[in-house]
Amino acid sequence: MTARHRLLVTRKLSPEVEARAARDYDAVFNPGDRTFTTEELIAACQDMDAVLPCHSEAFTAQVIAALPERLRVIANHSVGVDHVDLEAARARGIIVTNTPDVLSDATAEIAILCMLGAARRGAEGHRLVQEGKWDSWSPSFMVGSQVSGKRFGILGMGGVGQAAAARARGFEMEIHYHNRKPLPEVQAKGAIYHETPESLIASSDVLSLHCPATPQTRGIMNAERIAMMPEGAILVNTARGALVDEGALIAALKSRHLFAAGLDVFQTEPGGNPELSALDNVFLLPHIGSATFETRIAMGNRALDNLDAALRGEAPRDRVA
Ligand code: 8YV
Repeated sequence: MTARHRLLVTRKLSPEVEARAARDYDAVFNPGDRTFTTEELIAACQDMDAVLPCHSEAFTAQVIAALPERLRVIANHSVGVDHVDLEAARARGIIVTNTPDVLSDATAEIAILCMLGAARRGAEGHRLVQEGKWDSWSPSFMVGSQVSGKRFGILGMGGVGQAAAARARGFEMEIHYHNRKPLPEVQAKGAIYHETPESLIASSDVLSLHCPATPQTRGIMNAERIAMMPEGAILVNTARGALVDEGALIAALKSRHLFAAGLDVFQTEPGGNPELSALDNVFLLPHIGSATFETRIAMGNRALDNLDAALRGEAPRDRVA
């Protein structure tokens, strides 16, 4: 870089990534890793040429309107961009990028963990042993649902969906999916395409959500569609909490229409949903789908690659607005 552009890095990132940002930019970091309020975010952006945020910073139309003229790039450290008002960014000529692909394997691992944790009552069993309450055993004790050979349904067959499919094939599961369009066979690898979400939902013993949160997909798993899931099915969500009507999910888990749910994402984050936490037939994680050492470095580098290109006046690889 010839000119040292001013860069705000909103959250604490991998040391390797922060070192690269400090080398190439006049970068401002957040060593205490505090979550910014809206006002703090706007204030922190005022003398910046670019910002490298996470999904924890909402760039609403109001925030984007308050950004300084000089700020030209929002280089997200996330694949999801539902925290950014893309229309508002476009209208102001701000380039927005994301980090696809590099987190697919890590997130797929968490989807499988959520599936198995839900199917085999992982949280319940862990609590019992850890709290010193495991005082009996019998063949009818903690019996769960076996996933081997069952149908694994994927709503949204992008990078993460395909990586989850690859892992579910290891359990000899039959892969089903819904996407706007069927994938070429080289990517579908024999997975069965459903033209509608409803057809997929009714055909999945385990339904795993891998689509972004958009106006079209928000609340897609409502009471009506949850009722379409086969009796005893399992819902896995490692995508976005906004996809699921949590009240309807809680009702289906309480009535045992669903055997269990494995969730890494919630409508309210951080925190989750206390009513979900009170249930036994859930396996819950605090939005850690991409939280591995390897993937955090790869995400940070991908965000910086995009930023470098955008500030050089080149087309960034992952431009979303
Ligand atoms: C990340 C995510 O942890 O990439 C995404 O969209 O939801 C997560 O995997 C987070 O966004 C990091 O900024």
